Amino acid sequence: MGSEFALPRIPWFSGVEEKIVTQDTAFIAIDVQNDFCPGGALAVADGDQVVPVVNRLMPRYPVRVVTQDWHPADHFSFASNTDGAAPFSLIDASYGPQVLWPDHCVQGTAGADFHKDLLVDAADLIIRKGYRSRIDSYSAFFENDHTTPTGLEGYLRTRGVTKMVLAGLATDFCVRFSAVDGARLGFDVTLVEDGCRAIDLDGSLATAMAEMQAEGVHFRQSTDL
Ligand code: VGL
Ligand code: ZN
Repeated sequence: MGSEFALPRIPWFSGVEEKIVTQDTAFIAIDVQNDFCPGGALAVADGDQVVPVVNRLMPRYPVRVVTQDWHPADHFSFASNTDGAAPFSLIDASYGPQVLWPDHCVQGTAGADFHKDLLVDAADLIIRKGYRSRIDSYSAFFENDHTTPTGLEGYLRTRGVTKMVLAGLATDFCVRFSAVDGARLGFDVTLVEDGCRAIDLDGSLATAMAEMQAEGVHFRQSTDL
């Protein structure tokens, strides 16, 4: 008995009894992909810990975006594509210094897939980035030349978004550049601190936090949202 009132089978409906936040706000989950989680090619310590935070928050927001790092195998940001280069070394790209990474998030591979528990089905939009061989793309808004757009700004503006809440991986790279670009574009940006994890390469986390703070990004715990 009682089964005629069974809960909806769509898992993210479990969020509707929670507070729904203002209608002009987007939740953006950055690069919650296998290669950035423990066991992945560019694993971020405790990267998988962001999944339950994202899953709890994203359903409350009227606009939901997930981003996906999506590189061709010959991507120039891979150390393996530069003779003799070590992973995590720096090269000069046309737009400034570029870290050379271990091969990661190669298009169509398991490493590029989202974490298996991420509520990707709750997202309205999946935005891919880093798919051009000759330029990297940390930010969800622009490639690393800070000029070539991904299209996300237009998507958000045409949906009436003025505020965004960000979580994901990694705090000091893709989350940082997305937050800073969002703020510079005039959006009100909030970072969910416990919904992010960092790579922390040579002090990059401290630099990222200082830059986001200087750009007016708000820092919150997920429990305060
Ligand atoms: C990222 C390094 C290289 C990130 C992506 O998602 O933060 N970091 N590609
Ligand atoms: Zn990448």
